[in-house]
Formats: sequence, C-alpha cells, structure tokens
Amino acid sequence: IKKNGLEEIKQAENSNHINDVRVKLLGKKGSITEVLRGMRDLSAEERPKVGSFANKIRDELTEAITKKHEELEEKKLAKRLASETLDVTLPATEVKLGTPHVLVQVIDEIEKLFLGMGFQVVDGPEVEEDHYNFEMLNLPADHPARDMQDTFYITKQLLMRTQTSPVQARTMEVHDFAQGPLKMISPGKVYRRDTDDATHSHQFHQIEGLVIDKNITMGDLKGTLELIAKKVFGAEREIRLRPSYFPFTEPSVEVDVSCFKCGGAGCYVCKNSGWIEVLGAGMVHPNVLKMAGIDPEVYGGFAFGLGPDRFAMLKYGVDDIREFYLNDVRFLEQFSQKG
Ligand code: FA5
Repeated sequence: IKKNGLEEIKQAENSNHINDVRVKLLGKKGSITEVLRGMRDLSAEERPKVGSFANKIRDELTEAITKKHEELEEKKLAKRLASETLDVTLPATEVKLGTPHVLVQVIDEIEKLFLGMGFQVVDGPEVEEDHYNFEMLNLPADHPARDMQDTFYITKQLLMRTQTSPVQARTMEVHDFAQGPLKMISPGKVYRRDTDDATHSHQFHQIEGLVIDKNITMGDLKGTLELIAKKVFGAEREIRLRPSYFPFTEPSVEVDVSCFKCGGAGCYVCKNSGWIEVLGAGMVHPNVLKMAGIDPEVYGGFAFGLGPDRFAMLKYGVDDIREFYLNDVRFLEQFSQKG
C-alpha cells in the first residue's frame, strides 16, 4: 500500500488528482482505513503491532500528500505569476487626443486678428428669417439678385441662411452709437443649393465683418483686408480687388488672393489663373443703414463676407474643399496641433 500510494502521490499532476489519491488511501473506504478496520479480527498481540505499523504508514502518506499538495499549489502560482508578468519598461500605448478641425483653427486665427483690432464677435441663427437674410439687406421679394444665392427654404418666411450678412442687419438694428462705433465680425455656417465641386460646398463657412462709424472710407476696407490676408497667408501673398455687385453694398468688390506658384498639378483650385476669390465686400448701402434706423447722412461703413474654407485651402494648399467635410482622420491629422 505504501509503495503504490507514494508512487501515485508522485504521479499526481494537480490538486484534483492529489485529492482523489487522498480519498483512495485515507478516505472512509480507503485502503489504510480498511487495514485499520480489519484489526478487530486480529489477536490481542498482533493488534498493537499492526496498529502502530498502519498508523505510521498513514502518517507517512498524509505527510507526502500534504507536501505534494503544497508543491502543486506553488507550481500553479509560479505559472500564474509568469503569465501575468508586467513589464514596466514597455512604452505606454499612445492615447490619441483630438485636435480642433482645420476650419476651426483658421476661424480662430482670423477671430483673434479682429479681436486685436477691437472688433466684437457676434453670433446669429443658422435658421434665419427671410426678413434678415434678404429684405433688410436691400433684397426685397422677387429681387433678381436673390438668384445669386440658391436658397434652401424651410417655409416661405424661414430659410437656412445663405450668408452671414443677416447678422449685420440684426446688429445694426440694436447698436447704440452713444457707446461708440460698431465693429463686429460674425463667423458661422451658411447653406446654399450650390453643386459641390473643388471650390464649392452646399454647406460652408463665412465670417461677416462690419464697421459703421463717421468718415469710414474704401481705404479703411482695403487696409483691413490686406492686413488680414498678409497675416494669414504670409507677406508674399497679394490681394486684388475686382469691382462686383452686391445689393447691400455700393460700391462692391470681390477680393482674390494669389495662389501658390500656379501651372502645376497642385493648382487645381486656382484653375491656373493664379488667383482664388476669398471674399465679397463693399461700402454699406444707404438703404441698408436706413432700414436699420441709422442715418446715412451721418454714418457710413464697410462690410465684408469672407470664406474661411477658401482661406484654409489657400493657406494649406488643399485643392478640394470637400476634403474638409469627409472626416477622413488621415487628412485631418495633418493639421493636428501637437505640443
Ligand atoms: C456673399 O455671400 C456676401 N454676403 C458677402 C458680402 C458681405 C459682400 C458683406 C458685401 C458685404 P458671396 O456669395 O460672394 O458673397 O460669398 C462670399 C464668399 O463666400 C466667397 O468669396 C467665397 O469665399 C465663399 N463662398 C461662396 N460660395 C461658396 C461655396 N459654395 N463654397 C465655399 N465657399 C463659398
């Protein structure tokens, strides 16, 4: 019994095994228990001898079992520790941080420049009334110039604003000139039923600008825009003003900025002309002032509506406006502001 028992203990591979062996040897029906139970058939002389011999074997087997059990538990623990080793010298997994969208970055940059020149930033609704988007801007119903901006109408009187100019009208209406001149910008999203292409999107951004005071001239407009263009694009870029038409300004201009060296493949945006139109502007029309309750004999000013999408294209050499709206992280990560 001892020899076989010790051999079985030795062979045991896990705690379940060793438990089975223990039951088989020392349990109620175990072989040692059987021997001890059989002692009652022995003579009085034999009984103590056999008894102490059997007890000795039982103690030896018990000890061997306990030892083996401990050994197996240790092995199990060592295995677990090995598999759960933590290498603190390994580099940590990089946590990806978000970054402001490139358009947000460009808008922020332009906003800061204007704030530095004493402009206030004003917000306006994207779902706008026809009244502010068109009428207050000298565009009554059926005015042919409404066709310049193909509009998403919600109802007859409500629309998705086609420009940020309605914020001009709203601000002029409430401005108190006793507090000083009006100098504001208003960045935001605008919507038009334009066919998407490399330079047009049906949803894009504008930053409206408006200055109303006494003795404001076209020179002030040009100086302000030139300063912004040079700050955003670098001193080497040029701007040019082309005569244009907007119902709410007179005279009106459109402003182009020179592209990167054109002629190559990277100059799709400029269509090889060397220039891209980035904003519309002009001197505020007297009718617009009058409708807002401002006397055009006393006050005058300039206004502009610039396209940050186009600014971003020019600044970073992006040749398709649609890239900004596709949410391709590989594209957006190029403008990540790390460190
Ligand atoms: C206007 O929207 C006038 N409200 C601008 C203005 C304001 C003029 C105040 C005078 C006084 P225009 O439709 O040209 O003008 O748009 C202005 C700028 O928005 C353009 O120069 C261009 O940079 C940008 N833009 C126009 N349409 C799109 C389009 N579909 N996708 C991207 N950018 C556009």
